[in-house]
Amino acid sequence: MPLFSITLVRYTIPMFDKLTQKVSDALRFVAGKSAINEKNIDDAVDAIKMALLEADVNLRVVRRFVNSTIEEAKGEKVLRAVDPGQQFVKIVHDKLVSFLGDAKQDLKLRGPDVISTVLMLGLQGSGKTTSSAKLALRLKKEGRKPMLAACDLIRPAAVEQLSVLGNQIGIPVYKEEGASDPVKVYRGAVDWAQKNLIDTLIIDTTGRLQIDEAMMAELSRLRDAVKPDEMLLVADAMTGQSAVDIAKTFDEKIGLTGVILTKFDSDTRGGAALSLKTVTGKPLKFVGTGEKPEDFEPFHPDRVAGRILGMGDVVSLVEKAQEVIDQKEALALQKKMEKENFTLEDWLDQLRSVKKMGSIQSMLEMIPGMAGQVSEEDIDKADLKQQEVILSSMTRKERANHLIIGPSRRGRIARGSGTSVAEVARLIKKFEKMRGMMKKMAKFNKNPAAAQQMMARLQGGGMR
Ligand SMILES: Nc1nc2c(ncn2[C@@H]2O[C@H](COP(=O)(O)OP(=O)(O)OP(=O)(O)O)[C@@H](O)[C@H]2O)c(=O)[nH]1
Ligand SMILES: [Mg+2]
Repeated sequence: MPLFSITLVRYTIPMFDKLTQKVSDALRFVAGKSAINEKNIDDAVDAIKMALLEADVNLRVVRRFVNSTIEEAKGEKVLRAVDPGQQFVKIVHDKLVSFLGDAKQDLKLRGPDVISTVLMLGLQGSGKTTSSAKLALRLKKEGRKPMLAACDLIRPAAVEQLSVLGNQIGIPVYKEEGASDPVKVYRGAVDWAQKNLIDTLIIDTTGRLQIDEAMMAELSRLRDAVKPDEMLLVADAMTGQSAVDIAKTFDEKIGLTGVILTKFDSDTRGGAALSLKTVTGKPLKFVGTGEKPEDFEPFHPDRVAGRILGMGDVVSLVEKAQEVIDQKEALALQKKMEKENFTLEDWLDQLRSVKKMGSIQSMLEMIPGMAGQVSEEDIDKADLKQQEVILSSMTRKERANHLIIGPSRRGRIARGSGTSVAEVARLIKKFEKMRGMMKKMAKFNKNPAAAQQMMARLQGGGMR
């Protein structure tokens, strides 16, 4: 039942941590208070404003965010609410969701009997080729039959790069040796696709360092030939506002149906994601979360808002686990977590499968209240090894019920594992804390309203 290890390895986005920290601080002005006044609201909104500006959110977007939040928060509803702090947090949450783009936006592709086309656009190095492969892999997993077309004929190694990626993920790549006209390559790709029952054609294009006329002319010509179902701009999240400006220009010159933000894994600020929809009107559809073909996620505004508020992204966490482990196991584990039936035995199972682990920290970041609380040093691998040794020195019975581990058993376990009684006690304490956290997580996942309550408690200092 390696829920944790798998999640750890596969879901590693320590995104937005700075922003999350700042916003959490801002909410302390109001959250958990039984009564708030206009001054509290002003203070909180001011602090949020600073947080957004530091996150490199577009100034106009910040203003709009601030004004609409103040307007709503100062309404009767909040000041007179039974729990005004929670009410305020909810307003901020809903605003974030709306600025991030409301609901998740799926690709608008056509049925399997016609070939859908996706044109990938963007500046040099933004991640077009990588994202083309990632998208293809994703669509394949969803049951479609995608194919990649190598229409970047300018950069010398571009075709080869796409071929290698395609090979790696088992997706056909259409290329023409020595070709110089992307429209011609596209037509060849469609031919091949028709013969091979391909239903989605993903077209990788040339990027330039800057937006220039020649680039736009080539892309316009390709667009007119392809008439794509999706025109996706691939932009680097780390470039913040300039990603938003690029999206605006591409939309005006070529037309976009959506945006993929890459390098989300390294974006601690979040300015691009928060400004994009408001400035360009185009939805953020996917995010790139690493260099590997699987590091690609649909963009869920509500979940990201939750993470910015430090509530953790439990839904993604559980979903991600479900993707890779048996549904039944996932459900059983969820039940265990809810009922606090998670035992030391389960923990040992987890630890044993954590051998290939990536970053535990990033998984913990997804747990409500843990954002910014744990650093990588807190959980080094030597420590995990020690935990495994201590757990292995317990009897099965002890692992099934840690409450029976009294002083003499602790002594025996310490001797058996070559540790000390204090270290055994520390492990049990840690386990209890972890179990409590899991219970909250499980509840949170089932009942979004619980998230609000949890927020209030967290802000009140309950878990910090
Ligand atoms: N960390 C991280 N790296 C990424 C991500 N997406 C792409 N990269 C890396 O960014 C670099 C550029 O990616 P490419 O896909 O080659 O970019 P491109 O837009 O096709 O570049 P050109 O073809 O030169 O215009 C590569 O080293 C990728 O591994 C991501 O989401 N996260
Ligand atoms: Mg490329």
